[in-house]
Amino acid sequence: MLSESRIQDLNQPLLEEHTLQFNFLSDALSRRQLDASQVVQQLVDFQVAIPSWALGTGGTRFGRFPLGGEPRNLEEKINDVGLLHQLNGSSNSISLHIPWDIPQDIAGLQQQLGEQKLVIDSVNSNTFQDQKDQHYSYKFGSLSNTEEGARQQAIQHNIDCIRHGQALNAKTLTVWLADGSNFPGQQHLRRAYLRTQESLAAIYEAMPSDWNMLIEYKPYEPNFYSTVIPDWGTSYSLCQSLGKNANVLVDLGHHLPNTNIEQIVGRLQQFGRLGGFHFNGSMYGDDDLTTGSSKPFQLFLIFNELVDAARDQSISNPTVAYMIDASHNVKDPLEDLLQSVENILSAYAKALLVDRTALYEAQENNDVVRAEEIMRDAFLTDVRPLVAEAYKRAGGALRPVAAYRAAGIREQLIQQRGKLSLSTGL
Ligand SMILES: [Mn+2]
Repeated sequence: MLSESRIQDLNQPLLEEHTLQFNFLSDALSRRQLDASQVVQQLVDFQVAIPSWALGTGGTRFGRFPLGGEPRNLEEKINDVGLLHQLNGSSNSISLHIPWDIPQDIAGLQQQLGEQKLVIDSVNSNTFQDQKDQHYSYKFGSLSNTEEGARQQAIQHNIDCIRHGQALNAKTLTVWLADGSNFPGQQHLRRAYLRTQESLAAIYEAMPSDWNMLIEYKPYEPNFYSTVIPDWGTSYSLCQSLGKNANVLVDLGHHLPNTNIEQIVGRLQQFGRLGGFHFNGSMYGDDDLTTGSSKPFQLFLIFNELVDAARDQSISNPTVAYMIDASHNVKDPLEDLLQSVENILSAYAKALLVDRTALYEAQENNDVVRAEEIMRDAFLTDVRPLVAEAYKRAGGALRPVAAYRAAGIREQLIQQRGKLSLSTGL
């Protein structure tokens, strides 16, 4: 849909200004003993997965306002991610949600993934709603359900997800449970945890040895009195009981307001149990807004922990899987995803600029103001030329959102798929 030469044509009028800005910033950074080119390479290497359910408009229980041209099947979803990857070079994988994305034409899909330079990142199970023809209901939970049959059904669904993922060379199963209770006394809190642990162990046993399980936590919603896995501590304890291939997944929107998420990230890396990330933005809870849109400083502080741990020889954390998990209610989903990736890369770039030697010294000396100033220095650096250079080096567009609009991509998608096409999945 978008040829390489078309992207180069769109970059052409912006090149002179970009080069000026990049050289200016490179000079300024070299005076701080920082190599801009090295930072750019780290940005080029950073990849964040796009979930199949983020390619169509999201909504709330009050309504959904589709904008047309949404992908109608897995092939079209992969196409959309391929398009994003062409524009920013940073979205090389797609996460599947079962049952919506059950692969049918395996050979065809593999060929398509190869052509678009994409891989499957993970498969996400869904036991938070009932599917047609399902024998047991998940109304009162899935892996924690009091009924043995319901638990077995949920276990089997997760094992089926692994099989679907294996067909496309995925290696990660992500489990998020809606299980919990709405009223005091409704659920035996300890027994619900133990049943969940037992069910997860059965899935873990069935998982190939080169696969990873990511366990996500969430303090509330859809259950409001209690959730079975409400916090990182519960998720961590489950992972500890399962084995080394189970790790904690941090979803930025799954915290109560004002939670110090960066500290959680630091702790989990210290314990070698940070397995993955779901990026989004939150004002009150699981709002699924554009990541970094309202709290860019928090996103920077999170990346600061990631960079700090990556440089610490004493930390042995598994490779962290990054994914965007947002809903796009009022924006074009593809534009929103391009913005999200840009915010992520900006936060990462800023974290790479932190003067760590000076920061450790200030921390050791309890020089509070100096330590804070060092963080602010990095955060307030305008890193946009670095991010643009990373896009350019990866063969992408200097300004992905502008290129997306100039190329008239949404209009083309509407023409191909229709004004009323609706994407599937949650
Ligand atoms: Mn999530």
